[in-house]
Amino acid sequence: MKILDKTICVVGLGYIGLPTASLLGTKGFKVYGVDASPQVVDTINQGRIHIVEPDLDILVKSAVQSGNLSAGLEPKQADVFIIAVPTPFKGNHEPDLSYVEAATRNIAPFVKSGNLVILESTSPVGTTDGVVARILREAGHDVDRKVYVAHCPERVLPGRILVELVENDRIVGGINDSSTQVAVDFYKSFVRGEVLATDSRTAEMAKLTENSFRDVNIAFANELSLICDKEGINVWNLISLANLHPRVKILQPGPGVGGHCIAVDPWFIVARNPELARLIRVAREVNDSKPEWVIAKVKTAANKFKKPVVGCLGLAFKADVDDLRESPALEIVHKLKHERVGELLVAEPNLTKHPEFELLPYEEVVTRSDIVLLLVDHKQFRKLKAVDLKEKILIDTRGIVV
Ligand code: SAJ
Repeated sequence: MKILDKTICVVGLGYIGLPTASLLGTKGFKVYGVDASPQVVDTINQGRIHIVEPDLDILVKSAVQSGNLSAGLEPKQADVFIIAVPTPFKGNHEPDLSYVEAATRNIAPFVKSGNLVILESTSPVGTTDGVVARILREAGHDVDRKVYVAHCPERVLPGRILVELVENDRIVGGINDSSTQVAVDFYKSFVRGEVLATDSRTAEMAKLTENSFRDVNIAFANELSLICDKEGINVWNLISLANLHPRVKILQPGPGVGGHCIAVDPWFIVARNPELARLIRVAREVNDSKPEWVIAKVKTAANKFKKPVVGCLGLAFKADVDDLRESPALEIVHKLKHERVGELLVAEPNLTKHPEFELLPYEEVVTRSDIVLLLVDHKQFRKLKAVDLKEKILIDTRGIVV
């Protein structure tokens, strides 16, 4: 069978599953997507999308119109199964693998000899073998010889998903050598970057390592921002000067670290290695404490006014996306409301509505506010100039207003 004749079942049509499914559809594979939400399934079958990501609408429309992509609520038989479901953590920062378990149980009756099952969801070390392969084994599949099981962590950056899905190098690790080889051949059929073979545990750890590296680096920047604030030094100037050193590359401070990846994945290392993962844990704590520091700044500023009006610019977890998962901006605005720190005006140009806040055009928010709280470096907010805000108190958590 030629590789493009293969049929693919993608379980989970979110930020990773949908771009992957539609990309494979436009490459010529027959793709069937599965999602638990009937609205998501309907939307995709109409060739439309339920998330904001540049160019994804065009890709999904073209894949659906060509007949290569369709969606449903239950899996179907296929040659390749890709699991792309969320792996959040529970209240105690322990990983919640219930979606991976449920997805594997769902596909188990449809898996046949010769099939490849890939876990793309970011997972703690041991999940591919200890959860996915185990459940398939328990369902009667011969995963040691006849069904191939591998981990290939997604590594795409929200906002650049479609480019990075094709261009990024991929790490592929099977539960045995034959699984690795079959999975490597599959990814080589549509990835332009290198496809690097390893074992499933190393592949799992590689993904967690990449995001922990970034988290630790951002925590360093956030810690510097607290120190510089006390010392009366502009942290963004400081970092750009320090970064001129050829071996220094500090990331940017902000209101905290959000998203479903960097704020989550390091805990998967900490949960399995509580004694050893000291730096990784402290970095998480530093980044998680930043929203409270921002709130304290707003309260101090608000005390200067009888009836303070606080203009909050941005709710998303980072620039130019609509994604609110683990968003420090949302957490800050939510707490300001809860603690009644003045009248709040909120702008989020990437959303049309929000269940908790009335969204206003950002120009109106700026004009009507005493305190301008810039939380996300969206492209619209980059036009703001300090000279235009001189009547107001500006709290710029991203360092973009000059
Ligand atoms: N942030 C800062 N300062 C920075 C960079 C980021 O405060 O200098 C904040 C952002 O505002 C945001 C959070 O960190 O709140 C995370 O944003 P991000 O752009 O660093 O990362 P994500 O979560 O969008 O995507 C990351 C990427 N991982 C790495 O860059 C190592 C992406 O490649 C992964 O595929 C993705 O996690 C994932 O799915 O795991």
